[in-house]
Amino acid sequence: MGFFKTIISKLRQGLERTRESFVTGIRSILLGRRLDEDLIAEVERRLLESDVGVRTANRLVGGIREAFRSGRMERGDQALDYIKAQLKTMWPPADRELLTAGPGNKPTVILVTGVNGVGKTTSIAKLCRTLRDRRATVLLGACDTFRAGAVRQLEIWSERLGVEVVKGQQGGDPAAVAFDACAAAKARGVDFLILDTAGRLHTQDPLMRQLTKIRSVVSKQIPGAPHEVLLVLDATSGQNALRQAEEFDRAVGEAVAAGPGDQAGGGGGRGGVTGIFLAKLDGTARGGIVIAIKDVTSIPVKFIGVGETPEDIQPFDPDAFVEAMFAPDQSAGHGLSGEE
Ligand SMILES: Nc1nc2c(ncn2[C@@H]2O[C@H](COP(=O)(O)OP(=O)(O)OP(=O)(O)O)[C@@H](O)[C@H]2O)c(=O)[nH]1
Ligand SMILES: [Mg+2]
Repeated sequence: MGFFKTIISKLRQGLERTRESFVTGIRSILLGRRLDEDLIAEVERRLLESDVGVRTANRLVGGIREAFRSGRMERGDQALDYIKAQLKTMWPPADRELLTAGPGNKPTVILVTGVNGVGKTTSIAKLCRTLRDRRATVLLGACDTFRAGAVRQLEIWSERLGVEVVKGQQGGDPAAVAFDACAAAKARGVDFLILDTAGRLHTQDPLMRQLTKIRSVVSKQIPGAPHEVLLVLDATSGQNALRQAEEFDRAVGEAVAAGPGDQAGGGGGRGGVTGIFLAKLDGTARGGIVIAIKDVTSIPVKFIGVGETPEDIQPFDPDAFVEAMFAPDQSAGHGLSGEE
């Protein structure tokens, strides 16, 4: 994704707790040891206890066990390299691209959704800053008319970032704000329109219908939009985040299929969530959840949040992520050549 760069040191810092709790354990039992059945069973136990997901854990251990029994793998170091190499192949490059309107068709519309407090508005500020730094023009739409202070929060970010916000009345119809925002985005010829929405649970029917209505309004105003429906998940919520991904994808998809007048569809094709922004990876030991998300859903993680400032965004880059997760603790910087 040309717009975004991976800052390895920040990623490594962000994944510190994950590394300490999960990876260091596996590293320490494998490094410098000869493999045997007991050691492989111990690796299996640790992987199953971690957040990587049962399917991935079984696949990794199955591969190690098979290679060990057939004499192709003898040392723990080889097993560790195997785990890293396998993890890095889990995400095809196309998965990580931000879906855009394509040349001559701007604006690209990004609709941001998720449960209350997961980091939607902050993640929007991060996205906005990166896009703007890359000389793309951005407009924000404050479609969270529900929570008192939500519009102001987005406005404060926008002032800091030097972009404009289209807003409506507190308690007003978010779809009307989306309508105005689309009109303004077209009139001003901006490259990106990012729509902030109120936090909601997938089970809250009226709120899910409201989201469908926003989509419908957007797709009528701008054919093919929203190009991205970005679900923000809070990495600290671990397996809960995983459930939210599954449930939001289903609920958003079903709502679109059943909803009124969204025949033009969104950029998501089947109508569900097109990408995940996994926020708060810095505050958690559960970074393995990135792997579990891939394990159980088909929704690509596109961005990760590693702090509270607009700079704390990273594209999800599997190589960098796995390297950062498995980086030796003492020798930060060893073996990595990311941009700083
Ligand atoms: N450490 C850390 N904190 C984050 C990150 N992203 C967001 N936060 C914090 O999470 C809290 C909630 O963030 P918001 O962006 O307001 O979340 P929201 O989803 O928009 O919340 P609602 O609009 O109320 O649903 C804030 O204190 C943010 O600073 C992150 O990547 N790392
Ligand atoms: Mg918000």
